[in-house]
Amino acid sequence: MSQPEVVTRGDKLTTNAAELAELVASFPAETLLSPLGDEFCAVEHVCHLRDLERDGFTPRIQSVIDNDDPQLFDFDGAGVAAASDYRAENALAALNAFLEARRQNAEVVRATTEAGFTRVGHYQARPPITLDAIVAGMLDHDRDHLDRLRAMLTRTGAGE
Ligand code: NI
Repeated sequence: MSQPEVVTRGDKLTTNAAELAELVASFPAETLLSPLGDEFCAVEHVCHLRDLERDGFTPRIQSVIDNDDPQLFDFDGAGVAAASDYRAENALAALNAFLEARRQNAEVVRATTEAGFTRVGHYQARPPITLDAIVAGMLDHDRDHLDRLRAMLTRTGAGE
């Protein structure tokens, strides 16, 4: 992977976060707790993204950078959501916490050298995974939630 690609990855992490902020702001307040055809309402999407960023991606990235082939831990998004009370949370506060965690992760990714992206870690009993693949996974996960939120927004009539 060339250095421009590394920069693109970091920038994409940032633009996805901006897209999330814009989407959440577009939901009429009275629809934030409505699933709108999805399994999560908008507030739940944001809280899930915040917890995964903070408790899943952040330690994963740091661990792979700091250690040689560390064991990585899965983040049970559905389990954490079930054990939490996301619907009682404030969407804006959750969004801001996500944005702060994402800002730091994007900074770390931008500061990583080409060689740094080939560093690996592994989940229990699974083959090694590179930092590059971890970041690609973050972008894929962003895309899934952004697409779902956009589809939900369409159902509010506000996104048209
Ligand atoms: Ni998810």
